[in-house]
Amino acid sequence: SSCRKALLGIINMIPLFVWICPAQARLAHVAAEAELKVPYADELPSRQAQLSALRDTAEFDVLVVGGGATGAGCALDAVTRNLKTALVERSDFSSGTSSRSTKLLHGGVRYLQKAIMKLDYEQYMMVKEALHERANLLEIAPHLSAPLPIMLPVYKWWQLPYYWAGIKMYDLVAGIQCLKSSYVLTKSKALEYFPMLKKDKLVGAIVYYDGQHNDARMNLAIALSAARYGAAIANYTEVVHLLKRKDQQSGKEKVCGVRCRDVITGQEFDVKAKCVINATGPFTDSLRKMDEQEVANICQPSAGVHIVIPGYYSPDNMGLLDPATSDGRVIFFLPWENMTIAGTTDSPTNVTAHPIPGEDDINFILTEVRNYLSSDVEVRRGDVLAAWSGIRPLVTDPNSKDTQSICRNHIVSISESGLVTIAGGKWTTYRSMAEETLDAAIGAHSLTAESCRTVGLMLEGAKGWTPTLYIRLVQDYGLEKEVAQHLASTYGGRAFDVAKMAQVTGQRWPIVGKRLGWVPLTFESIRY
Ligand SMILES: Cc1cc2nc3c(=O)[nH]c(=O)nc-3n(C[C@H](O)[C@H](O)[C@H](O)COP(=O)(O)OP(=O)(O)OC[C@H]3O[C@@H](n4cnc5c(N)ncnc54)[C@H](O)[C@@H]3O)c2cc1C
Ligand SMILES: *[C@@H]1O[C@H](CO)[C@@H](O)[C@H](O)[C@H]1NC(C)=O
Ligand SMILES: *[C@@H]1O[C@H](CO)[C@@H](O)[C@H](O)[C@H]1NC(C)=O
Ligand SMILES: *[C@@H]1O[C@H](CO)[C@@H](O)[C@H](O)[C@H]1NC(C)=O
Ligand SMILES: CC(=O)N[C@H]1CO[C@H](CO)[C@@H](O)[C@@H]1O
Repeated sequence: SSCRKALLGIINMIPLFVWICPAQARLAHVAAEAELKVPYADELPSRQAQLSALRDTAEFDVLVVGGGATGAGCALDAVTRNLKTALVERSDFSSGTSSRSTKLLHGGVRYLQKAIMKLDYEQYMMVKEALHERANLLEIAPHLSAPLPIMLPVYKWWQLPYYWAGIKMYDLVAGIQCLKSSYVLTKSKALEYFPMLKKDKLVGAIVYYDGQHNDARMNLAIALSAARYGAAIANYTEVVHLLKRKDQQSGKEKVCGVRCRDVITGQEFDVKAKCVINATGPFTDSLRKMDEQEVANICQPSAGVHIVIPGYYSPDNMGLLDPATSDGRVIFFLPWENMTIAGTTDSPTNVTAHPIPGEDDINFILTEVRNYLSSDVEVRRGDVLAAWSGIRPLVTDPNSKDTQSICRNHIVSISESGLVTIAGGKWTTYRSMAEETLDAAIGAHSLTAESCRTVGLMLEGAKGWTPTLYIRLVQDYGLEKEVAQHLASTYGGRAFDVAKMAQVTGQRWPIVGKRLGWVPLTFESIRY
């Protein structure tokens, strides 16, 4: 044990020689909003008003198909560059892959490991870019995202310095955008944080920081921000085909808009646009095939399943990372709304609009959960409270055979007919992908636009939010603490509007109504 102490001592001393990260780095671009020439609307238009705008506008500069993270990001990027922008989504915003992610804002420790081992500069730059975007997202939507410590249990002696060096490298690459410095835990400390961890052979643990966000709300916040700056956005509006016309000079067919179908009424209408961006995620190839009949698939879909189990299967406010599953991949266990999310799997799939998690995938994750828990804890199939499956829009690398080794990078391509396609990438980098896509689109279609303004641009709900906002909700509206915290973290500065809306009905607040003291209060009685 003295040997163990000595080694831990040495390991813990090394941070003195490397970068010292400031606790919470802030980006220096407060001026982003001041620079904007696009007015911000206080009222959000209704869906009906948005549909009218889509129909009545003679020609948009940019029309984005797909309201996931990538599409919403493109719309916000375009509209804040002063382009006349439209966005259509055939289901609800974030109904696709963007609400089925692991909910991490990460640079990818795993990719960094690959970058170092293979001396791959491109992978390294990808991690660096993602870490920059992670910091940006934590800044522009502080109500929807937060740094999350993640514990990496270590079961073999030699792994400790190895993982530690890797994680420190991760901190170093983040530079001043490192969230909080990583550190080593002794076995007893690790068990104090998480008593259910398997004790035998546990050597210690390493804790590092990444970001966690509410992916579905984040997606909506991006789309609503675009609407505030004047983009015409509509959900339940499907693109059924592309409109084309012959170009006078070249004689070639050019995409000049789309035929939309209002999924709710079934009505069809045309929307004209100088440039159409296909951000349909895993559906990219079907949209591209609508454009040119014979194209090779660039998207290789892979399904990822997550399960929700009770909160006691993960440490409080700390994630857990199993770096070596039985099939050599990483598995996360993350705290989420008082529960634990465990995932994910990775297997080739056929693209469907509503992927269903398979029983074998659920059992695979349960087996991994059992592997790291102490043997006196029994995890049962009945513990699984929910499960979902998301399809990764991975870009195919023709040289690669299994989907795990495909680098999560993205590609922007422009077809002969002018259709711009953005495919691949990850949630964390939606903003930089959007910037790159719009740069390409503006170039190809000779649009007059300003430069990208989305770095540091606060998203819907970020204004007026403070970490203690929920206390005012408790004080002003008599909400229970949990309800107030939920409203504050979901709606940010707009939580007051939500609370006010409930007030008007004079009915019992559905969740708060549970009980306040002994008297179930109506909203009016809380007020007076
Ligand atoms: C299991 C899993 C875990 C992940 N975890 C993470 C993570 O922790 N961190 C991270 O950074 N990234 C993660 N990712 C990656 C990330 O989730 C995706 O890269 C990202 O969400 C893709 O967004 P998208 O907008 O391209 O696709 P989508 O979200 O799928 O959006 C495409 C949209 O287009 C719409 N659409 C399709 N056809 C039409 C049409 N004809 N007309 C109108 N609309 C149409 C669809 O309805 C859909 O809403 C994960 C992915 C998976 C699968
Ligand atoms: C999405 O559609 C629903 C149903 O029509 C509508 O109530 C909602 O306002 C729409 N969302 C946005 C952001 O427009
Ligand atoms: C979270 O779960 C614990 C028990 O697991 C419970 O006591 C607590 O009330 C829950 N909190 C919320 C906000 O649901
Ligand atoms: C995809 O569909 C094809 C044809 O229906 C089928 O042969 C194949 O097994 C499916 N692939 C997967 C991964 O489900
Ligand atoms: C306009 C267009 O091509 N829409 C297609 C987008 O992809 C989906 C998914 O395959 C198709 O159903 C749409 O027809």
